[in-house]
Amino acid sequence: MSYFVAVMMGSDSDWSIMKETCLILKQLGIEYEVKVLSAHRTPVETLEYIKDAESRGCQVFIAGAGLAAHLPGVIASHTLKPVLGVPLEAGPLKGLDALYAIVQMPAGIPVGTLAIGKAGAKNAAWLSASILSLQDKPLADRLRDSRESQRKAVLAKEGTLSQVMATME
Ligand code: RP5
Repeated sequence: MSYFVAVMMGSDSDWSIMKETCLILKQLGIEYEVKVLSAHRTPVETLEYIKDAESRGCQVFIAGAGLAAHLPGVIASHTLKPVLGVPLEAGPLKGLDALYAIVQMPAGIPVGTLAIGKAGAKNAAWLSASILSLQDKPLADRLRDSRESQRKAVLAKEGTLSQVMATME
């Protein structure tokens, strides 16, 4: 099955964080495309893109946004595909505004909301991989390998730290 993930963001100023999503999608071999579109500034083009992306095989939408952060919710209102929202720090409220806006969707129109900033951007990619791996066995295998790499990396660090601790007076 040919599919892709749409990585959307409300402004090019979101890219420095949302590129973290793309790096992990790339690492996992997941096709994706990036689109800067705003729920507020380009409402018509946003809707057009959602419909176009769906017709071309988009299976998951990821949307990063700051401030009032309506983009993920608007996408969710126009598609049945899973929508993952990443709250971004873009003003004096440091992303809490975006977190509240994205997480507080009315019942029936869900957005899977990740953490504010870089960790959330990364986990949007990992969570989309989990969703896609339900139908994509090779991807599920790659995901399992990544978990194993993480496990080994932590144990290696633990071993190194134990050696350092042993030399402490
Ligand atoms: C939101 O407004 C964007 O997602 C961005 O985080 C924030 C600020 O946008 P710019 O004024 O930097 O374009 O829609």
